[in-house]
Amino acid sequence: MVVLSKPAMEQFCLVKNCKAPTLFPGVPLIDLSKPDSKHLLVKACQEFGFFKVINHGVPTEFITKLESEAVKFFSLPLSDKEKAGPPDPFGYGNKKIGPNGDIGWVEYIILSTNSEFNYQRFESIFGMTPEKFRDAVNDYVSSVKKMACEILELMAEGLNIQPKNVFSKLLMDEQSDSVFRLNHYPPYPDLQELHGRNLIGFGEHTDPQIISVLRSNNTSGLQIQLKDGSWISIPPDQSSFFINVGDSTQVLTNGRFKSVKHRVLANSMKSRLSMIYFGGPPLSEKIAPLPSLMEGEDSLYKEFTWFEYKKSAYKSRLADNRLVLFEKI
Ligand code: GA4
Repeated sequence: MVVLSKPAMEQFCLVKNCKAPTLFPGVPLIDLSKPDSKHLLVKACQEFGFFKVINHGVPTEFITKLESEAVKFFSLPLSDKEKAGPPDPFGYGNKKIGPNGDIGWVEYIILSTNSEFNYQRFESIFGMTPEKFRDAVNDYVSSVKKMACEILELMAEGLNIQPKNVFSKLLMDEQSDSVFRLNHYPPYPDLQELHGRNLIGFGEHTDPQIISVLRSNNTSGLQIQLKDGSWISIPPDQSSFFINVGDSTQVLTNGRFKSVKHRVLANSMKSRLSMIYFGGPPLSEKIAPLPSLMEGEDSLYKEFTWFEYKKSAYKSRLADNRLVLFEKI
């Protein structure tokens, strides 16, 4: 059984239940088996920075294997899980998100996708054999990374820019600074304490990287923010993936594609489990609008490396607009 010690309610963020916006046609759906989906994909990245992917080619076996390893881990006593923490930035975390005082009704594991070091901390928990967990993560991540690269190639094709691997090569690079995250949102049953409001599981934010690939179990909670500021709930779909455009892609496309603000609300009945791959560039990579997209346009952003952006992100609060610091005045 999962026991999360109950903190003082005032520490947590609550939000009013919001009405559905009047003009939302639904989550854009991209069928990766259809080559002409690149136009829909570009439209979705421009309008929402968010879409859902089907016919993705990620084997169900990899998903269920990892999900069952994650359930096993999060079912352990808190004192055992804490042996794999704190997240500095990799490891187990509970309620505290990032280094600057954000909290949410969530526990999680953050791993680097290219480091064996990650798993030393799990040895004491899984005995001397954290290999099953490691193999499940590796199989899942390699398959999801392949899909992320296909999506990034469709993006380049849809934007009519060459070569088609301009975005995907950043993830394919051996030095790619990518991250993998497992989030567990336990149910929050004390609804009467909330007075008709919702408890925040993971506060609103945009992802700093290039692309994020999210898969969750069948529990709702994810919301995205539309341009008019309204929040819409995304119905869960455990057999599909949801894609977020990250801040770095907003810069690479000189603002054509928008990084999407999103958040997760805690559920009163069921646990939500999500797995997210954050595809990032090498630390030394210059993040600037692609020249092939500029044609006389001025860059909206000052030049920076991914290392600089990441350093600045880790000084920010979750809800901050991290790109404003890099916008040209
Ligand atoms: C958001 C995207 C990823 O989950 C993450 C997060 C990171 C963390 O949880 O440690 C950050 C957050 C994320 C953005 C700003 C900083 C860093 C918490 C935070 C306040 C792993 C990431 O790369 O950036």
